[in-house]
Amino acid sequence: MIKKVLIANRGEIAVRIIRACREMGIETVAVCSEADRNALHAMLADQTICIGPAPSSESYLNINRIISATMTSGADAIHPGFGFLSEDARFARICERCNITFIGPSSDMIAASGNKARAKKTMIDAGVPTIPGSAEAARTVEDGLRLADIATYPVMIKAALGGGGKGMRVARSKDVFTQAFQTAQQEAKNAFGDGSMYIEHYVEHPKHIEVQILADKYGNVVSLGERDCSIQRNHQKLIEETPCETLSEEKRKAICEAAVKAAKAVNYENAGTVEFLLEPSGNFYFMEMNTRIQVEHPITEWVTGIDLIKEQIKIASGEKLGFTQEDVEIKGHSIEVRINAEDAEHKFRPCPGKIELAYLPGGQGVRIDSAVYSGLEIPAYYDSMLAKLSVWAPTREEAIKKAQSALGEVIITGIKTNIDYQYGIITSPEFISGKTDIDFIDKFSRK
Ligand code: MV4
Repeated sequence: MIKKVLIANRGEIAVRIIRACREMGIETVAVCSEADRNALHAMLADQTICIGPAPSSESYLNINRIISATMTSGADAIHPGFGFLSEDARFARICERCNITFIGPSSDMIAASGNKARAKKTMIDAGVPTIPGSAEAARTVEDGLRLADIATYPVMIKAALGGGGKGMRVARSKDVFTQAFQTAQQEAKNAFGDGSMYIEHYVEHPKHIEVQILADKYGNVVSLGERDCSIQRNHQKLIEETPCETLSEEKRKAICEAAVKAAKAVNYENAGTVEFLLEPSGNFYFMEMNTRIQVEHPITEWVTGIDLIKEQIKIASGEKLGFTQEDVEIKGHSIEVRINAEDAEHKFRPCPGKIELAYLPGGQGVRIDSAVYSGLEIPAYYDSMLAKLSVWAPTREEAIKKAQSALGEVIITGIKTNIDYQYGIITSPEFISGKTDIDFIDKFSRK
């Protein structure tokens, strides 16, 4: 059993993990950078080790320093949170070699999921629906042109090691393919040191639907329902909700079963998320698998009553899942709104600085995941997310009202935030209709 966890992260997710450990009677070790000496996670943990200067490369991304802090503190496990080293196969491998329990899947699993072309091939073989177009690697424009004809135009050119939109281009026809391929491949080489590409048919106006799964070491896999994450800007999610308003019960069952099939096909272990594109026609396709706990996990916790961080720790400790698929019941509706330190009027540029006053709401069915407080200086070095406001209500209509009411109460002064912008979205007829797709934000912002 895990006795002491080092949290290799900062901000609200570090605080979230500290809370779960404390409730389980597990000791916690925080790490912080010099810019985070006054950070909430550094104050709340049982023990805190400053691991280096403000830049992430010298602190939260510095594997040697994190491993040293783990050894020094006597922690027997590391929770990586999300971002930073959470999907770094090399980091997970070093943990394995050092006999430190990495709270997540194995390093081999992380590496296999990180190669999207390889993951797609595995899913094709397993009979999970994938986006039309093969997973075969295209290393040259000639390869690409041949595969694009098979996928049929318009096509999407993707980097095998991509994700988050990097090394990705749409080509609407053959005459723009060469240019798009070369740009995407160059971007991929720069970002991932690898120019291996694959070509798919471009899916128009889909929703981004992802399914949360939990898998233990004994082959038990359960799905915890879907999340509709279609409201995104530059591959940054803004609002997530569950259940998805436009999925029929039949489709929901099918997509959740496909996610479980995907997880079983790779002998997945720990918490994971299977991403799909959902077409207006109702067809859905596997896109990729995320091997970390995700930012938006609270909405799944709201509708299932399951604490995902505690489940991650129990699974990593070798416990069997304490429930079956039949025990999982999706109740009511949940919505999460991300509150970021950014200037919505100037291309959403990050706005770090000192928070004068932070008032965050509560009340029945309202949850705040945050690490901000009045007087805190937000460093310029890290992600601009300040807080996650999530709500639960029996119906979608009530959940929307609750989200509007709670968001309307938030006070953050001293820095610019996206609160007014988010309020605009959750009061818009398009959001209220539930029919938003991945192109919604572009249309919304151009108004
Ligand atoms: C696609 C697609 C349309 N067709 N693939 C975005 C990031 C990476 N995970 C894959 N992505 C997409 N792949 C095909 N064949 C559209 C996207 C996409 C997207 C997906 C989900 C949420 C927001 C998005 C925004 C732009 C593009």
